[in-house]
Amino acid sequence: MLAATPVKTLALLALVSAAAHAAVVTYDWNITYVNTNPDGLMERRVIGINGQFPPPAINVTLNDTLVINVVNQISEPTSLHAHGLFQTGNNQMDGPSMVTQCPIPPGANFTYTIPIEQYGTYWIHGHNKGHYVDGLRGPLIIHNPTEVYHYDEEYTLAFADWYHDEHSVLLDDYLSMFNPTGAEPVPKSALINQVLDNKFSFVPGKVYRLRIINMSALAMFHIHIDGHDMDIIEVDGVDVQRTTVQTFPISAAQRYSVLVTAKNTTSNNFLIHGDMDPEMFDSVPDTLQMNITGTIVYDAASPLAPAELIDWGDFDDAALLTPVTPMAVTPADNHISLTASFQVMDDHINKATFNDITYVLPKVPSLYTAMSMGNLSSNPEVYGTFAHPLVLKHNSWVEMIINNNDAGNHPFHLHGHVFQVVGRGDGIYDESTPYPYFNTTNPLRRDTVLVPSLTNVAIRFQANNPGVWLFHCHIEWHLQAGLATTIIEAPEAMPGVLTVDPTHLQHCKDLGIPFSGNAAGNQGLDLTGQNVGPNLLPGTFTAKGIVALFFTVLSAVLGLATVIWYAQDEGLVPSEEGEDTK
Ligand SMILES: *[C@@H]1O[C@H](CO)[C@@H](O)[C@H](O)[C@H]1NC(C)=O
Ligand SMILES: *[C@@H]1O[C@H](CO)[C@@H](O)[C@H](O)[C@H]1NC(C)=O
Ligand SMILES: *[C@@H]1O[C@H](CO)[C@@H](O)[C@H](O)[C@H]1NC(C)=O
Ligand SMILES: *[C@@H]1O[C@H](CO)[C@@H](O)[C@H](O)[C@H]1NC(C)=O
Ligand SMILES: *[C@@H]1O[C@H](CO)[C@@H](O)[C@H](O)[C@H]1NC(C)=O
Ligand SMILES: *[C@@H]1O[C@H](CO)[C@@H](O)[C@H](O)[C@H]1NC(C)=O
Ligand SMILES: *[C@@H]1O[C@H](CO)[C@@H](O)[C@H](O)[C@H]1NC(C)=O
Ligand SMILES: *[C@@H]1O[C@H](CO)[C@@H](O)[C@H](O)[C@H]1NC(C)=O
Ligand SMILES: *[C@@H]1O[C@H](CO)[C@@H](O)[C@H](O)[C@H]1NC(C)=O
Ligand SMILES: [Cu+2]
Repeated sequence: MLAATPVKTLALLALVSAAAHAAVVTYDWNITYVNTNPDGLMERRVIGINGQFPPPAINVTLNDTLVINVVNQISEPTSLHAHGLFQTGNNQMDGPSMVTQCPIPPGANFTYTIPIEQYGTYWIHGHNKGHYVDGLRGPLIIHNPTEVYHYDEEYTLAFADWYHDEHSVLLDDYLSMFNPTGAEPVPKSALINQVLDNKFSFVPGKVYRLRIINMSALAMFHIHIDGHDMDIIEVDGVDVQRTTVQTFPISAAQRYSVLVTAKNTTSNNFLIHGDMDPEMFDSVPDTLQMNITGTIVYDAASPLAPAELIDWGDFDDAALLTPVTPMAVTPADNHISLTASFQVMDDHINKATFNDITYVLPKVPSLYTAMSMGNLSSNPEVYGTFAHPLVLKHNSWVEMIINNNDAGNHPFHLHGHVFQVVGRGDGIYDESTPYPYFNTTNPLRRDTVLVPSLTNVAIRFQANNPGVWLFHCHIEWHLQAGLATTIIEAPEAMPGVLTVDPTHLQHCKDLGIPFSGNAAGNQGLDLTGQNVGPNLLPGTFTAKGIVALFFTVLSAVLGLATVIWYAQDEGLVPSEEGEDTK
């Protein structure tokens, strides 16, 4: 237990003003296998921390420095990603394997040092292979000494789906020529805080903040508390105007905080429901427990109030929530259009694509390519075709339109940022028409947005965080199927801002991974030997794909690959007038 207790020391950080004292909060985390039976249905090997499962929650305060001393005691390389943290100037601590680091080899150790510049509800999870599906995931709670909303107590409810097989087994079945429809592995159960039985003690009259995290690999849940309203106050670390709901949906990787006022009597206890949405599953086995509950306990001796009928449609429009701290919408000078679809590729396996490219890890982690290629680091070609690089100019405003041309819903996550959700529409956005913006005043900001099937969403963010940031679907199976792009943000600014951790480079050496040069480990534009993915089968180019291919070729000529710097007068960048269209 000692091991799981964070060590807090007071330190005066060089970059913090003389008045602000901040703590260094240290966690010693041996990443270990643990045998456990979290859903009571099957004992299995999971990935835990210090021989314990579930991994302990991380609990820090704004302006602290979080230090995690990781020792990899499992038999595969691994890495950790603190989901939702900006990691300003600290890209080398972001965690995705082969993007910002070589993974930590078995037996090796690495210290993640993360200055905490935000507050709210986050989570930390493995970012090599499907390690988080095997249990390597936990809450990361950041307190603000001056919270916007008053509450007396807080609880964290981390919902997650649970499988009985290890991720590697599931992945082999999923990415197989015998699964041509790309049916995802269906979980066996759902858990709250990675256990089955959860009780949350309520005292009459008190106000509770419930931090709700969806740590799922696949499932979307609908949250409801019998007998109590929920006031949403936070979305993905962004405080929002208090909004009362009965039920709301939460997709993989998203977080919400709600305030719940306790009743004045202790005469009943109540269920908290997390109903899995079966829409995500291709088939629902009879044995799957779709609806998970926790219990609000006022008095252990009191009876449970009867379960209520839940209307999943009560509140399904998080985009209508309003941030407490307004942020204006700035006209975009960069326009990126991505279309997600799934198709059987020329390796006969159903893969996920953005603009007909399925993501494949480069031979050299993309950050090391950016740091070692000199002025070529602004040329997307050096990151490799199948890393799907998008190079952004420092401080430019970027509009990204994400078209979901698939029958499933996808929660898309951008590392290193929150983005504004400025608009949405049906189908694939027709670039010749004005974009249907719905809020250009103070739209919701978040780091993971659900794009429902056959719709599109427009997001905006400023490229003000030099680094290499993955943009990907947070359904773990879809990330593994290639639904990702690499955002290379301000490569020209990186050498002055970022450092490369020598321990990471040692890990690259130990694993035989090259750590300089282009995506193929070569110099210049010679990409001979780069990792390549499967391509579309001949004749299956979608209309969108042809357009995307055309622009890829065009922009390759311009040396800009898939980032398309359209001119406003070509009508492809929404004009000021267009932005006012609601
Ligand atoms: C991590 O593992 C090492 C080696 O087994 C052990 O000495 C150490 O106490 C462990 N640390 C924690 C925090 O459990
Ligand atoms: C955090 O640090 C910032 C920048 O130094 C400072 O303005 C702010 O007051 C600090 N907040 C807290 C809660 O210490
Ligand atoms: C988390 O940290 C806050 C502030 O340091 C503290 O008040 C709280 O008790 C901690 N919670 C847990 C679960 O450790
Ligand atoms: C971390 O790795 C270094 C270098 O291999 C080694 O000297 C050190 O003992 C390791 N620390 C732990 C806690 O395993
Ligand atoms: C978590 O997200 C997934 C995928 O979006 C969803 O299917 C699942 O129901 C969500 N879980 C909860 C508790 O909302
Ligand atoms: C609890 O009682 C107080 C005082 O009678 C009242 O103002 C408040 O609305 C009640 N709260 C609830 C949740 O019923
Ligand atoms: C789960 O809950 C939903 C909504 O309350 C209900 O419609 C559905 O039948 C439940 N599913 C199961 C398997 O109990
Ligand atoms: C890039 O750098 C090389 C070597 O430092 C130099 O010769 C070349 O002129 C530079 N190219 C551009 C376009 O700045
Ligand atoms: C847009 O945002 C503003 C400010 O947050 C809010 O008041 C307004 O209701 C939103 N408009 C729409 C159409 O959602
Ligand atoms: Cu997806």
